[in-house]
Formats: sequence, structure tokens, C-alpha cells
Amino acid sequence: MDKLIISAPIVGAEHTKETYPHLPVTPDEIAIAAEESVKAGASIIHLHVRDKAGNPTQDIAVFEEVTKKIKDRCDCIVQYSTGGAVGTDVKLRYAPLSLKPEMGTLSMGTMNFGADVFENDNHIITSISKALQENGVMAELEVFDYGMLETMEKFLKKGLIPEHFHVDFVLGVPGGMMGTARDLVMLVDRLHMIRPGQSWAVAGIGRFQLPLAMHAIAMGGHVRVGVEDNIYFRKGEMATSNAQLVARVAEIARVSDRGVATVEEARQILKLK
Ligand code: KMH
Ligand code: ZN
Repeated sequence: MDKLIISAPIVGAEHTKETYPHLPVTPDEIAIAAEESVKAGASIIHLHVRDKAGNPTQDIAVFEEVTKKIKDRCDCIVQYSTGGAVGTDVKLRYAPLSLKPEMGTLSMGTMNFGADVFENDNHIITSISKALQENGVMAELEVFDYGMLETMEKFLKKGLIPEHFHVDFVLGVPGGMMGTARDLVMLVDRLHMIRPGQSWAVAGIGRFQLPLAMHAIAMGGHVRVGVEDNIYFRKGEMATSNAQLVARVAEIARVSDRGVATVEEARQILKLK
């Protein structure tokens, strides 16, 4: 089994300082949260950014500024969100890829997302996939439901998504697939029928975050853990930071003899250039 790659979604597009007071929002806060998360064991930073008012933005200049601040503090794989916030125009969603981050996300289907609809029809998937490939950015395919693996397979057969990618199962979004062990096993099984040996991670939303991380550690998958997905350390107790959530998963990986990948080891495991 490879060492565990921990990805930290440190900002997201859904929370605010009102819903989660420790949310990093300014470029400096985001860069500090990234550095703390990497020190705690993360090797990938899944990045959303905010404008001056604290609202989600896909502004290239903000991505550039935040990326520079992160890189000044630590080496890590920066992965840009192309999901943005629900309702973001598709051209804006992929615009920051022109900065050529090491990784970028590619959501594999439309879904209900809480009270909203997260749109990823075939046209959107194709446009974002094209932008990833044109900029030489490694894709992380975001799979929120079982059917999205069928979409992945169809797109692969048609050559519309890159051959080399990582998969992230995002489970527990209201409107998406649940995050029980059975759900994860079913998804990994199907993924490996389509692509034997394909690398994957799991991101559990809310109460699913910790148990899914533990399942993935045991199953040989990788883990996404941070406040975009879950703001609680335990029931009734908010996490004090992204790093606190990352550190617990890293500790579980260490004590269970899985080990935690360094940034360089993560690049090797993912075959990043
Ligand atoms: N904010 C969600 C609507 C991604 O980062 O690529 C989508 C999302 C996925 O967070
Ligand atoms: Zn995201």
C-alpha cells in the first residue's frame, strides 16, 4: 500500500466566518492555514479563494496572489477548484487554470447540492477537461454519486478526459451519495472494474469525514480532510483549524502503519511531473 496522501480543502465556497469563525478567508489567512495543514501532514491543498468581502471568487488575480503566498511558506501540491461556488459561470470556473497549478478538479456530473443545483452537464465537463489538458494540469475527478463513474467511463472511452488522473469520492453532500463503508466499497469496486489500480481518495462531508478517512486508510485509498467538508472535530465541538483535522487523520495513518506521504512522495505516487 502506498503511504497516505492527505488533501486539505481549507476554505471551500459554502462556509462563512459567521458559520465557522476560524475559516481562512484573506490571502494571508489561507496561506497560513495551508502551511499549518502541510506541517500536520497534508501534501495537497484543495484551493478555493475569497474576494475582499469574503465571498467565493474565481478571480485569476486572487488565485495568483494566494498561490504565491502559499508557495512562499511551504512546498505543496496546489489543486485549484474548478467547481467554484454553486452557480458560478463555467468560463470563470476554469479561468484560474491558466496559472498552471499542479492539479485541478473536474466534477463528473450535475447534482442537487443542498438547496441548489451544482451544474456539470456534458458540455461543462468537456470545457473544464479541455482547459485542464491545455494547461497541463493533472485532473482530480470529483465523483459525488455512483452514476458519475459511468460518466467517467463514457468520457474516457471517447477520449474527452485525460488518461492520467486521480479520483476523489465526495460523499455525504445532501443530494449526493451517502458516505457509509458500503457506499465507499461499492464505488471503489466499480472504479477498479473500469480502471484497475486507479488511485482514489475520499472526502466525507460532515459526520462522514472521520469514518470515511479511517475506511480509506484501511482500504489503500487516500483522504481529503478539512473545513470545506466538515467543521466539527467531534459532535458538538467545532474544529479549531484545518490542521487539527489533518493531524488526527495523519496520526491514525501513522499508528495503523500506513504512513503519511510527504509532498515529494505524494508527487511520486500520483505520477505528477
Ligand atoms: N463548492 C461546490 C459547489 C470543487 O471544488 O471542485 C463544488 C466544489 C467542487 O467545491
Ligand atoms: Zn472544493
